[in-house]
Amino acid sequence: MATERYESAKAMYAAIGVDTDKAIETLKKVPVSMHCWQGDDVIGFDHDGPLTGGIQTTGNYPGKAKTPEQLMADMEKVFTLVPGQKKINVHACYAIFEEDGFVDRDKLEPRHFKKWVELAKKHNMGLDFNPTFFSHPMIKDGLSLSSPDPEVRKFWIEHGKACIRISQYFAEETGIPCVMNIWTGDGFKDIPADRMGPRMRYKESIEEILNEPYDFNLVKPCVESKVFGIGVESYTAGSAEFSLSFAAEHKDKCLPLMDNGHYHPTEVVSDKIPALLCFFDEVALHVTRGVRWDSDHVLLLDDETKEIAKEIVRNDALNRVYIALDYFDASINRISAWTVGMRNMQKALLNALCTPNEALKKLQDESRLTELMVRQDEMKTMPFGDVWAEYCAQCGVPADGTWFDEIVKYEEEVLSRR
Ligand code: RNT
Ligand code: ZN
Repeated sequence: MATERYESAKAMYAAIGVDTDKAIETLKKVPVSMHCWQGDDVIGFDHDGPLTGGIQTTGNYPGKAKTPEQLMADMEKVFTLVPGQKKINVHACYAIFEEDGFVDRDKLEPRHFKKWVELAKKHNMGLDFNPTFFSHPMIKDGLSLSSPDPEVRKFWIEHGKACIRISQYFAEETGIPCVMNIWTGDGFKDIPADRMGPRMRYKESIEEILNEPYDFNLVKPCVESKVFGIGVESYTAGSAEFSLSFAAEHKDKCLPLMDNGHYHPTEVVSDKIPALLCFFDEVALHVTRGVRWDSDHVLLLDDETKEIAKEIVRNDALNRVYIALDYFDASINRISAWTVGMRNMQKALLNALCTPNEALKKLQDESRLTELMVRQDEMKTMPFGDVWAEYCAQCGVPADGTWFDEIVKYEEEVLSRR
């Protein structure tokens, strides 16, 4: 039974041409991929060392997951608090080695991810995947796929190929396409003498990875660009131009992936989405929140998150844009970090779906720009919270203001005992 508040909000939206029931139904089917790495500060299960290779977590909040069981239990807790359709995003370093023991990254097999498939199937979710080109001794002088050492490149190419096979397995098992994202921290701290050589090697290495057979309807390899990383401030091999050109040249076998922490601070991914949609059938996103730099703070319902969602929705691209979250905050309760970000992505999408996009476009096309500004700005005080509350209720998850108590309880009963 819808609340009176929802009925009243629905009427207000109907008056401006928005069908909130339809918005809710649409959103229920949009998958958002939840990154497993928020739960343990991007460590994984295949090494004992720290996170290295151009990314960093900060903070030491107690209770982080240390085993596959703990990580999966934490993720399942989040699933109960987040409305809508989810996917599970796994990194290769989260391989699970059972009795038969450890294998290195170049030798990974689907069986090392069987438990992830079980988790996904249990919740009717798809899986996304990522080769892990960091936190490993075969990263030599900060380089993997672009290394001048053929042995290093070979190791990482084999890793990439293994990950393609695992992605194919994920897609076949779940029946849902698997987005496989290639990101490396390859780069230089200080001014390089050769900027093109590493990029040519990087290009050839990714091409070799993509020579591994896969069904492009099931496996969606992506190349993620980045402007700089920690310790590689002067140069990254996988820059924006490199990655986008690579994806454009290999349109029949991979997609560009944009992470909104990976551009100069006044550039916005919301504006890049419609640019790429003019040229690519599909694109992939890592949605994050950079504070002054690529800091990977928890996603908030801020203006850029809302704009990203609007560009996806109003370009009718919900089926063309793969949405994944990518951030890692180790300074706060990690279950809460996941929940806030996942709920905010959902809120941003619902907000976009509750926008009279066609009417606003018409104002633009008719050059009624004063009215456009007024109407767009007035959207901000529409009773969106009541539609959100209805959506949460229909999805059987707690409303705002009620879920945090569950996290406090989980922290007391589970996390604090780790
Ligand atoms: C790093 C990239 C990359 C990683 C994950 C863990 O800057 O954003 O996507 O965050 O692979
Ligand atoms: Zn990313």
